[in-house]
Amino acid sequence: MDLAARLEALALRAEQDVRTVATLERLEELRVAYLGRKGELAELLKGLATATAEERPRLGALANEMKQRIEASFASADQALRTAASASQLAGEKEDVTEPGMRPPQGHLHLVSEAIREISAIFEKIGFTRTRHPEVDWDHFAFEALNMPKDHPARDEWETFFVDAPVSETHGKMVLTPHTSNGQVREMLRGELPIRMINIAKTYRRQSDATHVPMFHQFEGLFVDKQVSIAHLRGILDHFFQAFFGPTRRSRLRPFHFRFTEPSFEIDISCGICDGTGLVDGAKCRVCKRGWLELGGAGMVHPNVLKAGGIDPDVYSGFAFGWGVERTYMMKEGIKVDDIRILYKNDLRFLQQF
Ligand code: FA5
Repeated sequence: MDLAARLEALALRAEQDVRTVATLERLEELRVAYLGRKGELAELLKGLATATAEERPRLGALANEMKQRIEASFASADQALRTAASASQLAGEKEDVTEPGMRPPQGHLHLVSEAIREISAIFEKIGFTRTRHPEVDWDHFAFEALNMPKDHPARDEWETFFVDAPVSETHGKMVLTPHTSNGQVREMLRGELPIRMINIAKTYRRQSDATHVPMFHQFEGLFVDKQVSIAHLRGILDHFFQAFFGPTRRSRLRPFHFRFTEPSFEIDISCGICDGTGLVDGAKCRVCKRGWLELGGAGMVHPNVLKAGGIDPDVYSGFAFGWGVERTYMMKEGIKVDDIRILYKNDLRFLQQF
């Protein structure tokens, strides 16, 4: 057979072989066998060297034509195999809309936010209105108007952060509020009586241990009307204790001294960690140490505070209380949190338990 006939036979055979190929890998093997540097076509083309000068241009053109035919058949087989592969992959991935769906994990509000909602709802039910007073405020509202003159030693207990801001001639320095009691006089100055306020806000003190964090929340109740007495205070506190802690826990009022209430009390709850015994597994309870945990202070609003709020103490009286939200939450039935700082560690293993 001469070179021209052998070239045509090679192209024909290549086209037939390519038609039977089922995988891309096999196609590549064939491509190397026909068109590779040491393939059949390269082998035939060596014959060109021995062709006569007249024959060489015709054979060269024919060799090119055959090479293009073989390449074209490989290209179209490659395209067909790729299309078939992706079609079968898509068929395998077809979505079954009747399959049960996967539920994305569902989060919940932070425990402190949940406690704030619950506390607000309990007081709103008995006619208190939730207010928001500033969390960064003048010394005047945080201390002075609360019957705590400048340099009074009682201020030390609040371990206050002062803000580096211009000092006001009338209201003094700016502070990160160490308690929500700054809302008392601010609420009175709104001039609407009677007052039934529940002010819940962030508060700050330079403290950190198992029962103290530097940023915490307080809820401040203020009730001002004619003929308000300690009996009303006790009634409101009992209502809150029943609603928030349930019927089994005990509370007590302990005489205390605050400059802005007279008389004043601290309110304790029997500890939920040691069930009021002061002992856990024979050792002192790390949260309360004595069976009772202080939740906050309360008392009858001092006449000087009513005056600072523009209210006549001979006509009106009132009571106020201020409690820590985190401490109150820690004492809830079934919540066995024995270190307040864990509430702010953002550890999902802890938070997901609730
Ligand atoms: C006060 O802050 C008074 N303003 C409360 C008050 C209001 C008394 C109205 C009378 C009338 P005290 O410093 O005791 O009081 O703080 C109240 C409560 O805030 C504490 O019992 C505790 O529950 C919470 N608390 C105080 N400091 C921290 C802290 N660093 N971390 C977490 N909770 C705290």
